[in-house]
Formats: sequence, C-alpha cells, structure tokens
Amino acid sequence: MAEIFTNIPVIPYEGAKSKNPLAFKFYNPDQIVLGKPMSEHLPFAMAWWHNLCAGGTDMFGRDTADKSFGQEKGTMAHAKAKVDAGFEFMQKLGIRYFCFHDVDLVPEAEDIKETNRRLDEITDYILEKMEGTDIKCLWGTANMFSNPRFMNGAGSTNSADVYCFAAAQIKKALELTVKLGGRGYVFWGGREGYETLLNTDMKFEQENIARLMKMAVAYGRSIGFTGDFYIEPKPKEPMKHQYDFDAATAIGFLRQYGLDKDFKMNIEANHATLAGHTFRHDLRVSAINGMLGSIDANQGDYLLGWDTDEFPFDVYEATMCMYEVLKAGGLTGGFNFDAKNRRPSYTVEDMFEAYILGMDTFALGLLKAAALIEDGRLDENIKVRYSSYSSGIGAKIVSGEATLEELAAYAENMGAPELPGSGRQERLEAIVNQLLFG
Ligand code: XLS
Ligand code: NI
Ligand code: NI
Repeated sequence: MAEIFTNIPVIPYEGAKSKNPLAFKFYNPDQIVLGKPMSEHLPFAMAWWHNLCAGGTDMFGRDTADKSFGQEKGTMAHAKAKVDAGFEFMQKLGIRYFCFHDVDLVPEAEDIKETNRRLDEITDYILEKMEGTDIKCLWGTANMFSNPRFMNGAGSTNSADVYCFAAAQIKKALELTVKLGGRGYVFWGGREGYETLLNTDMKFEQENIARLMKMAVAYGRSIGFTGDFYIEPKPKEPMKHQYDFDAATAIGFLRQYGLDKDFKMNIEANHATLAGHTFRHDLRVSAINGMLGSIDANQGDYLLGWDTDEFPFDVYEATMCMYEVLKAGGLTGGFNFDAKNRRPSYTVEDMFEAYILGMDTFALGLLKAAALIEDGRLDENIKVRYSSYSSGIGAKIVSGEATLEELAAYAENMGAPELPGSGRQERLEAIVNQLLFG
C-alpha cells in the first residue's frame, strides 16, 4: 500500500512547550489520569463522512478540499482509497475507532441490492485493513436524510414504501456494524420531524418512528448485536421541528415506547447548544437517567444558529464535558469527532491539525476535570448546599415517609424560614479558573 499522506509523520506527543504543529501538546496516550491511561479515558473516533468524504461544499460554493485520494469519485476504487486514507490517518494519529453512515462507505447505486453488494465488498476490505491493528468501529448508522426519497424523514415519512426502504438500510447498516465490531448503532433523526402541522399527524409519525426502532432492536439482537442503540438528539436542522429535540425529550420518547433498556444517548455538543442548552446540560440529563452512551465531540459557534460542526477548541467546555463523563464513570461509547475543517482550511496538514486540536482539547479537558475532582471543593460545596436534607425534617422528606400535613405543621411552628444560603456561584467559577490556569 503506497503511503497517501506522504508529508505527514506519525504524530508524536511533544508536550506543552512544543511549537511543532504536527505534534500533540497535551494528548499523551499512556499518561495515567485517575488511575487509567488517557487513551482509555478518551476513545477517540474518526467520522468517515467529514474526514474522508466532505470537501467543504456549502450553499454558496463547491469543494475547496480535494478528497479524491488519487481516484475518480463515485467509483469503488475511490471508496477503497478512502479506506486506505482513513486507516493511514487513524494510525498516524493513534485513533482507534471510526464511525460511518452506509453511504459514506460506497457510492449509492440505483438498486439497493447493488448498494449492499458494494457495502459487502468495502467492509471485507475494511476488515482486512483492521487485521493487525487495534482499530475498530465505534458506531454505524444509515443515512436516511440525504436522498430525496427521505424528504419527509424515514420513520416519520408519509410513504410506507420509503419506510420500508429505510428498514432495508437499517438492516444492512446493523449487519455491517456487527461485522466491523461496532460498539453502538446510532439513530440521528435526520429528517424525523416536520415543517408544518397543517399536513402532519404528529402522534402517528412518532409511533411509526418507535415501531421502526423496535424492529431494529429485535433484528439487531437476533444477529448478535450486543452494543447500545443511541438516539442523537438535535432540535432543528434540517427540519424546523425535530422530534428528538434534546436529551430530555428523547429519553421521554424512549420510555414512552419501552425502548429505554436498549437505547442510550449520543450527545453532540453543537446540537445541545442549538437546543438552547449547554453541552454539559445534555450530558448531565443523560447521565442521571443512566443513558450517557457516547459523544459527538464538536463545537458550535454562538453567533451562528446552525450546526457548524467545528473542531472543539474550547477547553472550558471540554473540561465541563469531561467532568460529567468522569462523574458518570466513563462512556460505553467514545468521542466521535463529528467535526469538519473550516472551508478555507483545505490542505492535508489542516486535516491532521484539526484532529490534533480536538484531541489536545479533550486531553486538557480530562486533566482539568480530574484536577477539579481531586481538588474536591465543588463536590464539597454541593454537599453543604443540600445538607438540610441529611437530618431532621429534610431526611424525612428524602425517605419518602413525610406527608404534606406533617410538613405544613412543621412550617407553621417554624415561623419564617431562613434564606437558603449563598449559591457561591462566583466563588465556584473562580475555583474553576484557578484550576484551569493556576
Ligand atoms: C448531523 C448529525 C450527524 C449524525 C450521524 O447533524 O450530527 O452527523 O452524527 O448521522
Ligand atoms: Ni450534527
Ligand atoms: Ni453527530
């Protein structure tokens, strides 16, 4: 196999003082943090679609980056060149996982039987490349939003034929995920939503999405898929209203339809902020419901109202993310860089430097979150803040034995309660800054 990225070496860790753009400054895979090597805390994944397929096309202009890898696009030779490029890329960066949509792997044919044959061929090739490496699939998914047939969604479509086509794609994508040893299978509700209620039966559409997911779970389990199914919530884009708005909405949906045992959340930073939450908020909502599965590690732009999918560079956000992840006991999934270079960053060096940026940002986030946990002041403050529930009437409330009458009688005898104590927000924010920059 001829080398593709000939001017890029294996990326070394050189430490915080290095000025080499092609070196890690903070991601040091073997460094032990809270008893575990960094690489185990941070199972990073490459997103096939952004890294190997997307060339920067936007609404106003065509590709700036050349992702042909020396082959004609739309051919199986190109599909294989992408595999070669992807594996070389992951190996040079020390990335052990990848995520894919079916149509990222091969050009889609008119007939799904031919597409599936191509998928078999390419995944045989991927399996060959996996041999002798420690690279595996993090999660797979089916693209049920790009083709015009999915204009009204897949599970939510008004067309039973399109619904069946979606089922066929999910079936195949599940088989491929199992074949490639995937830890998870993602449902991002690409167009599972609506534009106007004037033409929409919302209840019916949601029931149909649940039916499709149930069939996917039944089939997945029948072919030996033991990993997690994930919903990746997103509030809008491409549809005006998406049914899986945020983690809380998606979790409610899963519980309503009895899917909560098989599903967890795949939380994307940029989707959480589009929903008007912090990234951290959606992680916490998932974690307290036992459903924090995996993360799409990217970053939005607070000035732009869409999914800009930037590589994460905000260390504060990454720290808060890693704080949630560490507190939740880690992820069963991983950190997928669902992120793309900015359009004017179109060179091969830019591809690598973007991943170095993302990996270093999360390494810093991990180190700083571990420092916050070891410092203990945030935890201590929370303990003190809720301490009125550890004894007396508070403990009785928590035990579930108290009645409303009893609490009312207690209040009547008490007179006016004291103020609940300072929230200490500024003190806590200062502690975070101290540990980030001190
Ligand atoms: C789009 C989503 C998508 C999913 C996979 O906004 O982030 O890329 O991660 O279908
Ligand atoms: Ni996204
Ligand atoms: Ni995503």
